[in-house]
Amino acid sequence: MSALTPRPEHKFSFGLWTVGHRGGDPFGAVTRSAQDPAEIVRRLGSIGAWGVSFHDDDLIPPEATSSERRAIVARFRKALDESGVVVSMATQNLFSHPAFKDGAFTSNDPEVRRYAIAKTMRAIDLGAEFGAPIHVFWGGREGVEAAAAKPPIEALARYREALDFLCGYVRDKGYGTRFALEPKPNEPRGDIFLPTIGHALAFIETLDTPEIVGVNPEVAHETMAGLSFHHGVAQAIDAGKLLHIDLNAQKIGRYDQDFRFGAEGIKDAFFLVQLLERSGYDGPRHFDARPYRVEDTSGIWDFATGCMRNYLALAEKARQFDADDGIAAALDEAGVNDLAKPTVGPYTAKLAKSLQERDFDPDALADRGYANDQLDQLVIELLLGVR
Ligand code: GLT
Ligand code: MN
Ligand code: MN
Repeated sequence: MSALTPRPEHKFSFGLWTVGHRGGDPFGAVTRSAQDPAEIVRRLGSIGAWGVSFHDDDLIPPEATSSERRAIVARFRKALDESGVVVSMATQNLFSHPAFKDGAFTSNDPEVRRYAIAKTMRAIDLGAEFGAPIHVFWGGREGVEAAAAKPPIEALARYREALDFLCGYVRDKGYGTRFALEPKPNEPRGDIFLPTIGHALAFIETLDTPEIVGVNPEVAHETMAGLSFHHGVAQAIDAGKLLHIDLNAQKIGRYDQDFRFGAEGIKDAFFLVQLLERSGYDGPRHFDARPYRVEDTSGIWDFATGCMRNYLALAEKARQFDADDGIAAALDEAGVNDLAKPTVGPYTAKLAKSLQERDFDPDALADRGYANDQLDQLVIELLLGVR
């Protein structure tokens, strides 16, 4: 079996809205027809994916009657059982309906805020019904264009109030669901609250029960902000807060492109995969990406397979990186092995004194080179397949 063949143990998952994306954009109509969620699940299972995720409204159209809801749930469950695909995450759509045009948990209208919390509780129930361990919060409308219209400290207080309430709901129900906040700097709002991984990590610590809340970072979103995604993810891992991850590809400085994982920024993607594979992260490798608008229905599955193959190819490159003697020597020359050694150890007054009294020679310290061009070139040659 090829190293590039996706299998359930790789924990690849896709949102219903990703492979189900119909190609509509702000300037043009849809280019593909709608697919049945149960059929999507079967197809995902057949290409080696492990999980599926959904928004409440992706699975159950808001206008569905209770008997239609029961039929959809039964049909979806049957597809899951027969394909072996699991529901790896659930979320709620708090962005499409015009009621949320001023925000959901941070709308200036208290009745909209209460509706958003009620809709989210129903979405949490739906996720729990299918055993989803993670519930994502992407606050796409939680932001502002006119800064005067939404003082940010008040908005953050309302955001916190909603999340604390919903944590209470999950505890009360005994679900065990954990929440993952998904940062994004802008789009569709001019500025969105919790714009980066760092903002989200700091905010989580202000919640009543931070222990059940973490982050769901997305490649495209940090890249839009001009930040290093793999550094942001490393910080989430370091904080014990990486609960879920949205993999895709993005050119810097553009709209949220959500391209096939690996399609852009291949070196960044490599360091991300290396980080995930080394870190012991055992959550979903979730693709929040969409086929190019020019694809027809069959192109969707080229897209999905491509996401998984690119991840596996980069994981294979990460193994080659570790086994390469030339790279090992270059890492040593760059001082990477020394970074793993403690600098001074825990504080003691004696050590502080001896450091202050030590005769450092900064000019001599400045003399060495760190051979970073050599190391980076080896990475490039590894990725280009010429090593
Ligand atoms: C929407 C958004 C994504 C979020 C999804 C979850 S919905 O497609 O662009 O980044 O992860 O709400
Ligand atoms: Mn995105
Ligand atoms: Mn996302």
